[in-house]
Amino acid sequence: MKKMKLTTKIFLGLILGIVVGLFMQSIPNVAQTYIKPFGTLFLNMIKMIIVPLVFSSLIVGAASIGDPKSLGRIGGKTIVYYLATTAIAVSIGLLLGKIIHPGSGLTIPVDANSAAAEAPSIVSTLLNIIPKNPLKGLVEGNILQVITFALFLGIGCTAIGEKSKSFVSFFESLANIMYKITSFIMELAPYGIFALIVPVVSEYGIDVLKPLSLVIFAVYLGCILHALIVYSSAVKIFGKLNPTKFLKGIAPAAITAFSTTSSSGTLPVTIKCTRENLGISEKIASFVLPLGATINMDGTALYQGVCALFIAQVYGIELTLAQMATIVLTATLGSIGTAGVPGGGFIMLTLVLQSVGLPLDGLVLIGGIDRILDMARTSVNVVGDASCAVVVAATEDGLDPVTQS
Ligand code: DAS
Repeated sequence: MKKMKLTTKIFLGLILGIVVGLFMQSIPNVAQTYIKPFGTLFLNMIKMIIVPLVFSSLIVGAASIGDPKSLGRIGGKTIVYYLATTAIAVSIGLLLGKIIHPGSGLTIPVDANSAAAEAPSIVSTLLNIIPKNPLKGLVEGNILQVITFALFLGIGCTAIGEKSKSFVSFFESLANIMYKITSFIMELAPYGIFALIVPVVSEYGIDVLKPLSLVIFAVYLGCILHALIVYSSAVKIFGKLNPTKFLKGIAPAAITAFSTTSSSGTLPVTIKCTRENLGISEKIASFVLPLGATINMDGTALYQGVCALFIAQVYGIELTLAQMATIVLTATLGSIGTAGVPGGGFIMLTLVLQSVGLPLDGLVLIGGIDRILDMARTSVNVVGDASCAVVVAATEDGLDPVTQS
């Protein structure tokens, strides 16, 4: 009930913000001066947690993958499948953002102090990924360098095994603390969204809402296409499983994920569906699914692709190919550190925006509808985990024939 209450409060914050914003259209400067600062405080809290959250959760995510050598075939197949489908998902999001162009019709000038950084070339983006000084990258919040350093540390931990136990448990505690702080901040979301949407509506009027409906349409369409095309093809070609049977078999988990907006919370249902309806062995399910709930977020990556383009369009920023490639990289690697909890992807959207220098004020526009988007993306996250289990199981010890009838 608490989560539903929060969802209701977020919608109330959005609706109230729109109404108050409309009443303040004749005095937009009052909204900017006396209301927007509270929204900025909410955004600053999100910015405050990004680096420690990403750094700690990625170290733990990478360390949970296990030692590359001991991962063996099953681990290798699982990681490759997860990273590949996530990269495809964010690319679908970018493509739909380009085609549907949700940001058209709304132009918000970029604040001088949050001006988008100069777009780097592809070469400098790739060279910049490896930090010469990782601590400098952490202090400056250079997101790609934070991700890279964290992944190296996580994989290093698995390589030295037992000796890294205390190091990993420290970052496990830090990641859990950051998740807790994230839920505190999300409790403030209704108030933050109110204080952020009032100045926007008082300045730009009700027209600001039309693009948001296009964002919802693009994310839901992308999630449906990704599930119907990518997962159905994967389970049919590699899993030798009828896609309809797959989708019917995983439906209870997808519906649970849609209503809870939590992959981790849905995990017991995902395991039950894959074992009883899809014939996945205990061995495969107990490795692939918990790992997927931690590091595989295709729906989230797709949503980040759509939202990054939407925000760029609203601020009149033309993203270069290098920046699109950076978004694919950041969303794919960032999904390893996204928490499988409500709103995890919204916090990590900051990561993607920062990686290409897009103004974080754009989060304002997404915040109010994020719960609606979270339902669809969490469902896809869970269905994606299950599709991986089918592919890995079919290419390892096979699917239990009993359930194939
Ligand atoms: N709600 C997250 C999950 O549980 C996904 C997200 O917020 O993007 O997978």
